[in-house]
Amino acid sequence: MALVLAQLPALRLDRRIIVAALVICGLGMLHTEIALRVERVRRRITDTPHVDFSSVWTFAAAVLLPPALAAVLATIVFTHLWARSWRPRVPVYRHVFSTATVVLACLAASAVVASGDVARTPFLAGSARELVVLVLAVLAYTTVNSSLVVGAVAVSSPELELSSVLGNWNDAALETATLFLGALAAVALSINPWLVGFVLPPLIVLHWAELVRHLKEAASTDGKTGLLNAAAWHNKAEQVLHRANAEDGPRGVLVLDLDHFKRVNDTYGHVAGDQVLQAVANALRNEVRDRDLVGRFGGEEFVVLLGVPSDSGSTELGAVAERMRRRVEHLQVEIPTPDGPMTVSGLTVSIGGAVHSRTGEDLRTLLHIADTALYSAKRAGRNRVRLGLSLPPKAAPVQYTASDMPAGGA
Ligand code: GH3
Ligand code: MG
Ligand code: MG
Repeated sequence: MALVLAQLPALRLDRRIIVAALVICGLGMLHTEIALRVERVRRRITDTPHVDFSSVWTFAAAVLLPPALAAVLATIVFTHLWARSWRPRVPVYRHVFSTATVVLACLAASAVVASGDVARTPFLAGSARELVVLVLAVLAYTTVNSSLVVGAVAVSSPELELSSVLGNWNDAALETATLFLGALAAVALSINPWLVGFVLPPLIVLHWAELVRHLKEAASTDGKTGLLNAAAWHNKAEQVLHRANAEDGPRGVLVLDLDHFKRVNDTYGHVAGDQVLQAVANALRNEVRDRDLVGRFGGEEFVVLLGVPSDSGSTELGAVAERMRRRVEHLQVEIPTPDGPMTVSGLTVSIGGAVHSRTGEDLRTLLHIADTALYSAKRAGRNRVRLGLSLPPKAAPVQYTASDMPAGGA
């Protein structure tokens, strides 16, 4: 930053550069004002640092303006955004860090444009060489910005899973789309400063669309554990089973209920109970593949839908259930308290399962079979797995026989 400031007095600003800087800065702030409510809500429901819509303006500045001026402009646009939308949710130190990463990303993009030997004054002429340089500048900007953000998230939140640290493909695609909109803004500005206003409507729509995506995600997520909530699990499981009937192989359903969970609350308190639920949810999630569905049915009950091989469906389902049972049994949940960390252990879970056979039971029937098997496991002394074996629906739609699988012997 000091280096950038030191260059400022040496800048020879011609009229077009001043106009471009004022237009970019003005539109950047106007965008923040128009999208104020959208951005506030977005920040409230997701704290992802991976997506930043103001990069449209900071990227355009990096391409068109001298690096020091682009850095100052990025700082102004970001500080205005922080003051209006993010404060107090985003503390000052985080704001300073994000601004620094954006300034460095601008300098990287600017260096690419400079080394591409593209004349910035009078701006871009639309040559093929310039288009290649713009693509490389997008890559440089996003590489520097993302690496710094990922590094900071990894250092500041070591407890996060790798996927949360890296961000997902949607985030990466959105960030790249935003930067290409920034490239279009730079081209528009080179032709006629008024044209750049055309970038604003699609940008606002993109901002809205992103909020809708997050709202949909939030509506299907259980707030306490981050798993699918009951309604979302049902919807997705219905779709998966429908596909399984039509083309894919069989599926298995597991219903899990923590044993004597009331005692955990009574002994350690409700807050600790919530953290135990979170730890159990993480453990279950880690025992299955990404495409399997893990949900919280409510209270201390979880449900899983997973693919199983057609020849050994119930063996495989029983093996997964047994792995989950053992995983919960060995869980040590560390809970911070004012008097130092406390560890909750000795948890157990009872699990009931059902395999979706070629006769194509519906979800309700499968859940009924698994649920009855679960209660059979509870009655048999808890901390065990029982599988309900379905019969062809014509003979008896919801009959089952609970297998007498001993705990540990799935
Ligand atoms: P069982 O082995 O028969 O399942 O015994 P249990 O104590 O687990 O079963 P019960 O259904 O009697 O109690 C469930 C308890 O789970 C009651 C409630 O205190 C607790 N619980 C339900 N939802 C939550 C939650 O969101 N957070 C916390 N901390 N506790 C919850
Ligand atoms: Mg229960
Ligand atoms: Mg229970």
